[in-house]
Amino acid sequence: MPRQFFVGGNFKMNGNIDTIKSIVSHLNDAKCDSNTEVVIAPPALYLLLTREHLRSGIEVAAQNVFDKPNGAFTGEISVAQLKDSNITWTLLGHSERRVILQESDSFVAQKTKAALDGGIGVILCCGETLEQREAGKTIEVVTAQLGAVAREIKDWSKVVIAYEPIWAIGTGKVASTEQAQEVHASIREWLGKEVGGEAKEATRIIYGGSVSEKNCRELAKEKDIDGFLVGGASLKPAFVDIINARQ
Ligand code: G2H
Repeated sequence: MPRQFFVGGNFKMNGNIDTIKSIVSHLNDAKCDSNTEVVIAPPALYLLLTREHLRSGIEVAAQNVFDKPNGAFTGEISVAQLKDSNITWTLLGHSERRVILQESDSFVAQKTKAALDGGIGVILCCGETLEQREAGKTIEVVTAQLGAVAREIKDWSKVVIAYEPIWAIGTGKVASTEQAQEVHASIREWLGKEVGGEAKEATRIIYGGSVSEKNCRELAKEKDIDGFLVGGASLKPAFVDIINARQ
């Protein structure tokens, strides 16, 4: 079965009530490829507002979730709270959290397990720094990040892997189609070896890092690129062009 194209919009810490309402209204009116699964991730404060105004058929994701069910964890949000609010996905392991907030591979893995156990889909981010790429360690780094998750979960059917080379994030420096396809193919091989044939064939592996309406079509032609995680461009009307990259 062909993998359904998947496009996520990661608003990061951007937007306010007015701008988020306007992005949502633009998406509600847009002609989006019905073969593409679309999920947007506003800041936590605006999750409910987004869900309330967004049309059905487009899902909403948190940018993070905690691994404990409830209790004295100031500032955190639980999986059950997301479910209660009709938020069906979460991003996890974004490099901005791994680097700035020092989230370890094992912490990301525990949170992935908690989200999946609670019935939330996970957009699981991985990727290398420029230094690691130049040292020839890209695959080693990415498979270590994914390997920590594989030790916690068996079922990858509700995981979308987002490969996001850190050197390409928000820099305007997109990975070449060949660079992205090469890593995606290696991740798929790794899935086959470490998880199984079904996960290898069915898991969506999407690319993130300065994706725009200008570069998305070329990237979308690659056989192992199953969609995009879009940051800056998801705040702009051009996000719809990225959703429709395969049309
Ligand atoms: C990578 C991406 C979205 P941008 O972080 O996750 O952001 O498209 O702005 O590089």
